[in-house]
Formats: sequence, structure tokens, C-alpha cells
Amino acid sequence: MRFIDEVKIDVRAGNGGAGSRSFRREKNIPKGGPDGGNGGRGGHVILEVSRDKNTLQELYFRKHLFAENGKSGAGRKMHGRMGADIVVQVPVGTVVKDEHGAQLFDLTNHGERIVLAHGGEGGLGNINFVSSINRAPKYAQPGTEGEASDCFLELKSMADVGLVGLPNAGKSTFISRVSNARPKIANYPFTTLAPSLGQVFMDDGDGFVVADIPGLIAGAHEGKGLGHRFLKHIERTRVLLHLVDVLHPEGQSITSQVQEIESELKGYGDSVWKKERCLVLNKLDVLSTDEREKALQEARHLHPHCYIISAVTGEGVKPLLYDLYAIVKRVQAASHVESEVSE
Ligand SMILES: Nc1nc2c(ncn2[C@@H]2O[C@H](COP(=O)(O)OP(=O)(O)OP(=O)(O)O)[C@@H](O)[C@H]2O)c(=O)[nH]1
Ligand SMILES: [Mg+2]
Repeated sequence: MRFIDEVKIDVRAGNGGAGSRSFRREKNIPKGGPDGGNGGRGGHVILEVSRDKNTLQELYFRKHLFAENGKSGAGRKMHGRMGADIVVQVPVGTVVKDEHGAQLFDLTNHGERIVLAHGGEGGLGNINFVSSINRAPKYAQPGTEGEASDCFLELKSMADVGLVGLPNAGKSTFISRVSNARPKIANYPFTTLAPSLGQVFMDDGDGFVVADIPGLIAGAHEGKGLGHRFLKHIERTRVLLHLVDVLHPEGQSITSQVQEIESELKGYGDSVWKKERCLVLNKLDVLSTDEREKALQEARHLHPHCYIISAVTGEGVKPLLYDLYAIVKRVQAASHVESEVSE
């Protein structure tokens, strides 16, 4: 099944029910007064953020969200019933844009609810219009129309650490080793077709979330391969972990593999390129001690924060996780300070 992270939806709240224009009719009371009740409010269309949702799949198959109209008021001062609201669950990290692409909401908290389209107000029944000069008003209000619009929903996953690298670098192997995520792993490129998130638990019970995305290739930011569509899922991460295969796939040196990914990150834009990064050489289990040292030296020329690990045997993984955790905490603290200053 395809991973759905963008949908266009047609949203219509219910119209308000009309107020009633009614007069009491009872035996022995020849001129019963007005008794028309109010119309009910139209149903709202509501989005609710849920951490149990991972994609916008459900909305892809259900593009029209139409809430129920309010019922009209009736005689004997009876108010019309409210139209039922529609509540749709969306994943944490869903961004809502209007039909022109302007951002309306950024839904980042589990349990948060927003009204995407408000139901119309019910009209007032004629009992509301009685006055000293008009004891029998024949007027009742119609209900107002519910809001209607086209909206775009886009999922931008929420994770602390984003994994990037060429296909087959071992990203999915790494996330399976360190977190509860279990993506497919295989010895061919583009095994991963959709992002997945995994929670890493540290010894103190705290931890961080890692996002695995499909492999990137040259030209990804212009639409080549699978990667560019998924780069938005690492836009919100605090740190990038750039994984490199030391096996020199297709004869590519470490330097050329690193440069290929870096130019994609740069091409995508500052939201990704300016992020703090760790360069991690993977598959050290296939190297001799001398070869490891050589590989690390090459990497250190390219980047200040370098590691060498084996995602399969776990060697070198623990120290990397401790450092990642520290960076996540530091960047998090800095962004809090930044947002306090800007308030
Ligand atoms: N020897 C060795 N092989 C590894 C290591 N990590 C991953 N691999 C192997 O490399 C291959 C690719 O691993 P994946 O984890 O699927 O790679 P990926 O980066 O997620 O690949 P895509 O999803 O296609 O981008 C698999 O055959 C893994 O078993 C490692 O540390 N050592
Ligand atoms: Mg993968």
C-alpha cells in the first residue's frame, strides 16, 4: 500500500437549521401566541491529532468531509437538533493549508483538536421577535450556511533525529537495532519506501525519536529516486544522522558518497541543510583495524563529528546514542530559549 502524506480534501460544515414561524393552536385559545423554536447549529468538521495514526491514508480514500445540517426549529418552542460533528483523526505533525497553500494549522500535540469548518448558526424562531408593538411576529430567521473550503493536509513527521544516506547504507538496520521500529531490511537499494519512526529509550527512561526515510540519490531534491518526497519528514528533526556504507558501493569512495548526500540536503534548502549533523560510517564489521582507521581519517576530513559503527553487531552504537541524546537535548534547550526570546 502507498504511504500517503499529502491529501486534498473538500470540507463542508453543516448549515444551521431554520428558525420556526409557528403559532400556538389550541382549543379554547383563539389567538395563541407565537411558539416557533430555534433551528439547530450545523455540524462542525473537526480534526483531532492522534499519536496512533501514522499516515493520512484514511483521508485519501475519503476526500469529502461533509457534516450534517442542523434541523429546523418547530412549533411548541421546540428547538431543532444540532447537526452531528465530523471528527477525523490525523497523525501528529499534520500541517493544514488553505487552497492557496497558506498554512492554517500545524498540529503537533497529541489530543489537540481544531475546527476546520464551523457549522452554520441555527436561525431564531419567531418567539424571539415578540415585542410590545409586534405580539405575533410572522418572521423567523433562516439558518446561516456552514463554512466550506478545499484544504491541503500534509504530514511532516515529528522526530528528533533524522536518518539520511544513500540506499543500502544500513539506515533501517540501524533504526531496528536502536529503537522499537521494525522496517524491512534487505540487500538492495530502496528497500524502504515510506518513512518510519522509532523511539529510542536511554537508561534513565527518557529518550528520543528517530525517523528512517527512503534512501537518497543524486538529483533527489529535483525528484529523482524516492527521496525528495520524504525530505520534508526530516525538516522538523533536531539532528541528522548521515549514514555511510564503508563497503564502497559501486566503487564510490566515502568522500564521494558523503558529497552526494550533502549536495542533496543543500539542494533541498536551509531547513534541512542547516541542521546539526553527525557523520556515521557503517558496516565496520567488514573492515580490518587498519581499514577502520583509514576510513575514519577520510571521514574526519569531511566532518567534525564522525563515528564508526556496525548496525549489525552493535559495535560503536552506544557511544553514538549517548552523543545523539546530548545533542538532541542541547538543540531542544536552545530552541526553547529562542522561542522565549521571540515571544
Ligand atoms: N556487514 C554489515 N551489513 C550491514 C550493516 N548494516 C546494514 N547492513 C546490510 O546492508 C543492507 C542494507 O541495509 P538496510 O538497513 O536495508 O539499508 P537502508 O539504508 O535502509 O536501505 P534503503 O531502505 O534501501 O535506503 C542489508 O543487507 C543489511 O543487512 C552492518 O553494520 N554490517
Ligand atoms: Mg531502509
